[in-house]
Amino acid sequence: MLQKFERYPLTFGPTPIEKLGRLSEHLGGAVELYAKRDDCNSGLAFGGNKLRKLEYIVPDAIASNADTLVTIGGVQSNHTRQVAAVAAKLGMKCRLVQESWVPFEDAVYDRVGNILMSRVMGAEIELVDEGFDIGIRESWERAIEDVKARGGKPYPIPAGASVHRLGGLGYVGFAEEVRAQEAELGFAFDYIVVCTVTGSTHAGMLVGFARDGRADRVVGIDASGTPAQTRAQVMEIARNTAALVELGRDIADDDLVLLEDYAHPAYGVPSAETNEAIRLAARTEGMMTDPVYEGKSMQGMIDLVRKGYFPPGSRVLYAHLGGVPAINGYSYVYRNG
Ligand code: 1AC
Repeated sequence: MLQKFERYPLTFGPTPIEKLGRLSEHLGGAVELYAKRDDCNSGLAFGGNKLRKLEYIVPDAIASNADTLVTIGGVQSNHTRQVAAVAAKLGMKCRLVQESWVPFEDAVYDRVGNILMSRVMGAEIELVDEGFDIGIRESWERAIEDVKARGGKPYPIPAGASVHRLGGLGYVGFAEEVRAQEAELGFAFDYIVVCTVTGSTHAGMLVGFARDGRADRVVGIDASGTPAQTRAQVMEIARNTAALVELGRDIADDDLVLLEDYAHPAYGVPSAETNEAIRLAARTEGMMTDPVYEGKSMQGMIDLVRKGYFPPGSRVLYAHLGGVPAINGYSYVYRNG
């Protein structure tokens, strides 16, 4: 589906699929859980899902003769950290707008984890006191204009690389990669669980898995806390991406499964259940997840197994998208483990 698109390699190649045997057993053993480790996909500043998307965006950035990648996220954004790493790797400058998306106080929140790495990689960072919103932000548009005013040539990348024209392609590729791995494993996954916020990871999967009739087997766990906006954004990206790859069928509203029960109390703020899920995955599998994204999708997957959402015998693939560096911003929450 992606042959006609140029790809600039930023990742190691196909990511491993790992059986989560102890976690499956702990949850009763009726459902087999696996993880696809996109958190281990690259040597670029701890990797993560955005690099899959950026592989299809970088050729356009290079062709535009830009000298500065300009993007936006929250203070502990994984996306901005991955864009900073890509800019360093390409020898470009990087301008990051980091908004106060998370209503959470920790003495070191803006000094550790993702933002620390972005600073070390030489990004110019502007902290902006605006709340959470996955849409196009004025602060980002101002940063783009500012780069121009200083004589630079910006290449704009929206939050999560999501509403970028090419932002859905990376996770179409994920579905193709899973299909090839399934052929080797000798079975196909019944469900794929993914964390959904800005939308292009889920949207790309919808398109990629629509190819073999599994779009509605992608179970999105909303971590935005603004699910109506996330739902609309996923659908828009999925439809645009389906047209771009010439899927040959529309993505229907009921292809999109987005579960809203796990984002509470707010975007970026872990609930007691999120923390229980983070600890359980860590203590059964040595697999770390974070309080903003993957901890919430882990919480959702665990709850769905407990509730019997997946029929016995199901094989469930948890898409681990990365994001663990953010846990450093929550040092007080986890001070005792
Ligand atoms: C919200 C885009 C997002 C990040 O890491 O900044 N996933």
